[in-house]
Amino acid sequence: MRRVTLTQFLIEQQRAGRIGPDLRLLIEVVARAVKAISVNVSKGALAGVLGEAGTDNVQGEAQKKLDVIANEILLQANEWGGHLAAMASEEVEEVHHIPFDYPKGGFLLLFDPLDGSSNIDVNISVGTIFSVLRCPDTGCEPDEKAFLQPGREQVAAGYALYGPSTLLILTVGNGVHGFTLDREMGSFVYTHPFMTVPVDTQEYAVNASNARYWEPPVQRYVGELQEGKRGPRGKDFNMRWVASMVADVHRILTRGGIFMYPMDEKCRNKGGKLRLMYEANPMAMIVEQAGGKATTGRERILDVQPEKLHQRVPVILGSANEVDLVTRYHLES
Ligand code: P6P
Repeated sequence: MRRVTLTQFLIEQQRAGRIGPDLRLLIEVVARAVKAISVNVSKGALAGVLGEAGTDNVQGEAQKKLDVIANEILLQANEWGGHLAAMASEEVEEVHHIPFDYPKGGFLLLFDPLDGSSNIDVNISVGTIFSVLRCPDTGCEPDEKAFLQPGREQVAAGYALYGPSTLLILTVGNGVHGFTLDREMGSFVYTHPFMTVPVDTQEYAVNASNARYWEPPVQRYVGELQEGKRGPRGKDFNMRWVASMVADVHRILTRGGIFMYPMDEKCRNKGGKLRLMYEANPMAMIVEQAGGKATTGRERILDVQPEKLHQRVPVILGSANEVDLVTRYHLES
């Protein structure tokens, strides 16, 4: 079968009027940056890129060397193209402005450069998550407020998964499409057209060590899954927890499931564990575009009105019927 590359896919999306030349350029630049991150991640111990960077990020978390490397790769790749008005990264407190000697464009790019990086040193899959918004006012230098748009305003979202193969999963609002990196050719090949999340599942993903901190609706829901055949669900369930959101979400996109990082007493004062703007929102757009659902338990994630760039939210996403059940339990409680 003739191979279609990401470039050809994007040109066809542009020809169909679904994206413009600047968004095509943006996605191609991000894909090129993802290839460079993949090269660094796959070197592991051979390139001295494992371990701590000796610095903390805006979340107060110890940065891995690869967190810093991936962040630098994405910032530098996207500064000069003229497609962006500004950028925001999980690794950087402030908005990253385009250097004055480069032209600015109409898009805002947000990213978590290396999600799940605590898995790096134990060689478990990690990923990059990105989100694209339109800049509301291209006349002036965008500030944090320009980024604070609900997730439903995203024009594109995607993630890279650095696993046995490197995948790029992308939506521009017309379904979810996956590409596999051909390392010999150095190009992404279109391998997963129109990915969909099955509405039912028998697999759930949650860090069950937090069970005692969850709110009652989540305790009720997970308790019923664990009762299996003998309980009200009348069937047995399986559990997976990679502790790398990109890997868990990709499995759900591939074979169904529900992913939960719900509100718990430990993270209540922070608003949740996962970040809204560059984790929950892009993943919610992808999952909804694939026929799944994504909620905080009380609100559709894509409708959350952001108040802070690095704010956190509870995340429950995946197979629509399961997410609906968790939502119902929240409403009943
Ligand atoms: P825990 C990785 O640090 C991350 O942000 C997500 O990728 C992942 O789902 C979650 O945190 C894992 O959290 O508490 O299980 O280590």
